[in-house]
Amino acid sequence: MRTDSFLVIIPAFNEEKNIGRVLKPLREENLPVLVVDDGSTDRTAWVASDERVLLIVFPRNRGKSAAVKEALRFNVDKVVLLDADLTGLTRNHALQIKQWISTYNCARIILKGGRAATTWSHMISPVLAGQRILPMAVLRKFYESSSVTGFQLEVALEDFLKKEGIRQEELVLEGVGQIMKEEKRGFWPGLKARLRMYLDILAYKLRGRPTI
Ligand SMILES: Nc1nc2c(ncn2[C@@H]2O[C@H](COP(=O)(O)OP(=O)(O)OP(=O)(O)O)[C@@H](O)[C@H]2O)c(=O)[nH]1
Ligand SMILES: [Mg+2]
Repeated sequence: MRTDSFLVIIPAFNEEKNIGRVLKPLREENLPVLVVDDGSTDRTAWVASDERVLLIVFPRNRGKSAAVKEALRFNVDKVVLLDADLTGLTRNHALQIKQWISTYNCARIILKGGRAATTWSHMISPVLAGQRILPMAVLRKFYESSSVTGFQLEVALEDFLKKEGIRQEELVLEGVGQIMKEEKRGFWPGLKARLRMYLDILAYKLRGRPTI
């Protein structure tokens, strides 16, 4: 089995209620984690710092694509992208992720059986899933060749991988779900944030190469 060095990167915006639950099993299994707190107005950074992770705090919100780009500061073989609002993540999942990193070069990780809404949304649009394993060299080349903003990261990555002919494994994290914007922010603000996410994606699809 290869032993690739890696870093788990978790972009987080106002996740004080969720991020501790995600970090705990990862830290218990000694996975190296970078949290990028993207101008949160709650105690996300405080909760994260309690879990002994690498922490970068943006003073103001710059969007998910800019947050994940911070991973490029680190000299590792692979990166694992995880959302900060996962539910049901256990030490076994952390071990499974570690094993996947040494087995697969590039993978999209689908969540199933944790929460019905997550299972459905990942079945319908797996390309929008926030969980991935990527070689650092690929992530670096992606950011060098594409300028993405906000929530364009996932769709743009999918296009990039296809263009580069990089095969992605599709892995399933059983029993893990995630929290929806409407639950986190309240219905109307959540819906507004969802529309903004879809607008980001639409802008990417229409223009192809939006600028930051
Ligand atoms: N850096 C950064 N991360 C964000 C921002 N908004 C959300 N995130 C993070 O991105 C991940 C997914 O965010 P969500 O808003 O739940 O988006 P989603 O999971 O794709 O969509 P739903 O949960 O279905 O609403 C979480 O880790 C969030 O904390 C942001 O403005 N900047
Ligand atoms: Mg979510």
